[in-house]
Amino acid sequence: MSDKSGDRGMSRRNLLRAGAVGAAGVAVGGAARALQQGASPEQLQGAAQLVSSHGHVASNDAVGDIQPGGFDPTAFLTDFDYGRVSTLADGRTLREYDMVAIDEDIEVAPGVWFPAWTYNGQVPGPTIRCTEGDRLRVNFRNAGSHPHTIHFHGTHPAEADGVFEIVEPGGSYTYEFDAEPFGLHLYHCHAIPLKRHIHKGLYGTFIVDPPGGREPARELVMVMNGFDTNFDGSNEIYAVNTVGFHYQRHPIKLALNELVRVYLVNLTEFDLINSLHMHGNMFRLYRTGTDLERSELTDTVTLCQGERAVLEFSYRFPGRFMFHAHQSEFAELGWMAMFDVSGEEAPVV
Ligand SMILES: [Cu+2]
Repeated sequence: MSDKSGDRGMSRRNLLRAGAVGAAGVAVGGAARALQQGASPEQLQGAAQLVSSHGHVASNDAVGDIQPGGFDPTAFLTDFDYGRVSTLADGRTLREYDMVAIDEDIEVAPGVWFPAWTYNGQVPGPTIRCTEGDRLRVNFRNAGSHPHTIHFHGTHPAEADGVFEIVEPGGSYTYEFDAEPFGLHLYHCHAIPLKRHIHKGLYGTFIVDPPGGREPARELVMVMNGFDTNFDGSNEIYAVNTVGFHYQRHPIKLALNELVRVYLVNLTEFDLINSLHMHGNMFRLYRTGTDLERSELTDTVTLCQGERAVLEFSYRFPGRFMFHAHQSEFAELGWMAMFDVSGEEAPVV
């Protein structure tokens, strides 16, 4: 730890290392809550130093785990919400979704809690999935403490854009539009100040499948995000799907040679760009997923805020392979993950 006297706030690394100490890190979660209740940055830093004095934690270590029973990033990877399905008079499919804005504390690293604003109590919000041409009806209710909206990317009428129809606490609004074009989109709150409403957790993935679908694959949703746990306007924790180092502690299991499709969305606030770099392999890149022809074969993709891409690949060699932000700082602060590829290596013909 660096400066014990002159450093008024907690540095990014201080907090994450403190959180990574595991059970002792609960003190920091408590301290983060205490800050909300008026504790000074000095008190918070003191708590972090107290925790970190119990042992040195090197960068990229992932010690301890989040509490069981809460948001599970592993389950979230493959959790697609197709809504309540019915058929309209004209024969088209109607999908109806209920979305509620709720203030909720979420665990973003072991023992580190963040006072989030959420859709349906989770960050990211549910992954909404449909097929091009479906009619979507999204019933939004604001049970949170601040005005919110839902702004969907894609093509739709102005009244479904979720910008000017601000929904006050206790209010509700229904967005109705046709899903188009096919591709990988997103949704997020568009109330101001925008960076705060997004960073607090009001975002999610919106997948519109092409009419004929895509090739069968093992499909995974990955939202790159970050959390400003000490409220200084920059992120202390980076992750895919909210929990720092989660997929390092719990590698994502893949089968050798199976086709994998990742829906990758960048919803990192404060930093201009984020990236994904995959080891031991290359992926086919489909920018925004609105085209079925790959644009590139690469092992790294860099996305600005709000950008997204579909990645397709299969592993040819078994074993553990890292994937992570290629910005080293983000990787050291939580955006570091593993695939665990199992199966027999294909014989060389
Ligand atoms: Cu909002």
